[in-house]
Amino acid sequence: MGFLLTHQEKHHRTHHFLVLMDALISAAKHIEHFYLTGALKGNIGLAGSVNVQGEDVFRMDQIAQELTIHHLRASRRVIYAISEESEEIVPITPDGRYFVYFDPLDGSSNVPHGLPVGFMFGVARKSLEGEEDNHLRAGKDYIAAGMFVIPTGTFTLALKDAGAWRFHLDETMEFVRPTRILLPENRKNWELSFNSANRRTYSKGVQNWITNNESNYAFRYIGALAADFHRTLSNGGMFMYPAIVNHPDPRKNRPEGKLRLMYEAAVVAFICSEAGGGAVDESGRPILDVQPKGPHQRTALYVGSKPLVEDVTQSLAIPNPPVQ
Ligand code: FBP
Repeated sequence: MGFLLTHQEKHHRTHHFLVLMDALISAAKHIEHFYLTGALKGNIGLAGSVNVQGEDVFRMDQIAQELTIHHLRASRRVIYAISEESEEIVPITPDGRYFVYFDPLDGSSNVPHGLPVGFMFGVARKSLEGEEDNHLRAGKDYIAAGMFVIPTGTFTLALKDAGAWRFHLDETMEFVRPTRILLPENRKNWELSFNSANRRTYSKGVQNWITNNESNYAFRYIGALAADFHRTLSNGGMFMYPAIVNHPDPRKNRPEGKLRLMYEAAVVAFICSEAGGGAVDESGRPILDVQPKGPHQRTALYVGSKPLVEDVTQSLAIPNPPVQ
């Protein structure tokens, strides 16, 4: 927390943000503990319910949700929260100061195997000038965003106009040694990360871009956005979850994308922007400029080193030939 205290003092900001960050960090530590002991305590199975996204809910999803809401409530700093695990907006402290958008356990397909998952969040502050209408904030209005890769004990935090920083959990369970993260300009270790099983379902422009570029880069895919993006931030390159528009079964097309805008795409886009990178949607629009119309709005995502994101954006402009 020393790092955040210095940051707040340097920018003449209040202690409120420190209290909120302490709550988010405490939630992440608890989620990490429960995930590490999940198999032993039988918490990695299905919970027997379906979430707002129509996905099977794991017991760990529920535990992570409950822990996060508990700590946000205790902070008394949050007006409302938006979570992947709650259909409705969660009202918390009416006279709070912040809005928090979070995915308590990103990468659900990894849960049964105890493989890396993520706790991802974005923070926006209420209007201090005029009336507050509680409207959904675009990524460019976030003041901070972060992701914990669980159970690796790594935490990446981006602060508006103050960079992206990586912390590591020490033996006293404190996140220490903040290291500034900047996407490497040297292309030698750049990687591409996407679900290759879907590539024939992407737009022709994206398929062509992959065919013309993939041999230049290593390919890595863990199947959890937080973990895959963690690698992209370290090595450079690009993570993409394109729109599915050419699926042999048209009912399985997802032209609107799969990932959620407010607590997945905008979180990594905010961090990437503070690390010198870029992020766009299927129409090449900057993710941070997309004004959400609903809490669980989906989007396609291309995020990573600016030259690659700018390059693939050219391909996004190529119209998809009409389905025969
Ligand atoms: P949730 O697990 O939180 O629903 O997140 C979506 C996600 O798991 C991302 O973390 C990941 O990048 C992507 O979906 C994996 O999708 P797929 O299994 O289709 O490759």
